[in-house]
Amino acid sequence: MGMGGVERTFVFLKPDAVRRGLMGEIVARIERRGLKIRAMRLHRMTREEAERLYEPHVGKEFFERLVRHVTSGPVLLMVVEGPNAIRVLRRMIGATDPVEAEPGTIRGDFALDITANIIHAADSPESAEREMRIFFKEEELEVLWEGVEG
Ligand code: FUP
Repeated sequence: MGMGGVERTFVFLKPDAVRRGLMGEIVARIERRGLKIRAMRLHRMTREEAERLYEPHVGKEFFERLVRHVTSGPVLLMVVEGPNAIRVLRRMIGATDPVEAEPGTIRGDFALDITANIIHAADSPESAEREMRIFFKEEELEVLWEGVEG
């Protein structure tokens, strides 16, 4: 947990966000905050990928609903980088429960449903690495920024 240490986190916009045309607005918030979009790609998640991503939630009552939602349409996958990126993104997305999500957070401004809740962001360095590896190759993250300053 670095004091200003540069971290990478895994984020994706769920099918409800893409369907509602909110990609630009949400990507803009992340960029405006000063975080770097290290990689980004539209993707249709397979059931296998969704089950792997949400493996920690296997057996919970909402698991099947969650997998069905994230595979229901395209998602926007991102790797986001910056100082304390993991904690910063978690605060920007807001609480899982839509009633608790504060106005000003992404969920607090755009979501009322606990499953169709716009956005996912990894909750720890370990989950960030595990989750981004399901969708991005390390070479892919490196090659895009080769020779770029700052
Ligand atoms: P979060 O990290 O805020 O996305 O929340 P969790 O890791 O606890 O849950 C992952 C996803 O499962 C949520 F984004 C939405 C879904 N979920 C439900 O559908 N119902 C619940 O009661 C809890 C989570």
